Amino acid sequence: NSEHVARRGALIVLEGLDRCGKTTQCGRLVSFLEGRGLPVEAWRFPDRNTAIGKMISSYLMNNTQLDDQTIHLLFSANRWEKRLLMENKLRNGTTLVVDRYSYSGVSFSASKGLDVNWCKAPEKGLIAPDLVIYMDISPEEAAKRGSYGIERYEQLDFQKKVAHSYQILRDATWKVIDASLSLELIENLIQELALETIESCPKMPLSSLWI
Ligand code: 2DT
Repeated sequence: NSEHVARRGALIVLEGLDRCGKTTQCGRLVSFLEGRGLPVEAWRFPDRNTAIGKMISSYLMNNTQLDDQTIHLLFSANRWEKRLLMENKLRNGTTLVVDRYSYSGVSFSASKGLDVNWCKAPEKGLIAPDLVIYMDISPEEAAKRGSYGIERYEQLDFQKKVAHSYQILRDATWKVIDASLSLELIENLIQELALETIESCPKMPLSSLWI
């Protein structure tokens, strides 16, 4: 009886420039889905808790230097080391709300001048999201939201390049939300998209990114 087949969870990714509000919205979405009694977890990349994640964190805090290719592959490896757990959670019915994913991986590295296809290659075979929410904000607008932190990449000129690189990656799973709308309005839009996706995705098998 198909009614008794476990429904898989949805892989929902939020992307956008620094200060677009995605971390806040990830938190709100997870609370909302929990409130509905749905199994859900908040994830983020980089996951700074693993050994690889600690290397990434040190690089982001400017405590270590790595060449662009090396850090790119570490970010990718940080997703690969979580891939199996991610698949198991999704198959068991848990929806994952993920703050950044391969799109950040490619757009940040491509913004340093690395070839886009080279950047995409190590991401191939990771789990493809069912929904990517891109929170759209101009780099200038984002910069006005308060001074950037001290981490690498938190500079206007670089964010402009990232904004451009993100556009190359847009595909059918992307929904673009105007990140200058009110928190509540954005929250509602995201809730609607998430519920639709959770409802419809069990009909679709899990698929792989970029193959
Ligand atoms: P947070 O501030 O969101 O922790 O991000 N980044 C992120 C990459 O360059 N490649 C990646 O694959 C990912 C996931 C974006 C830390 C910074 O790391 C960048 C901002």
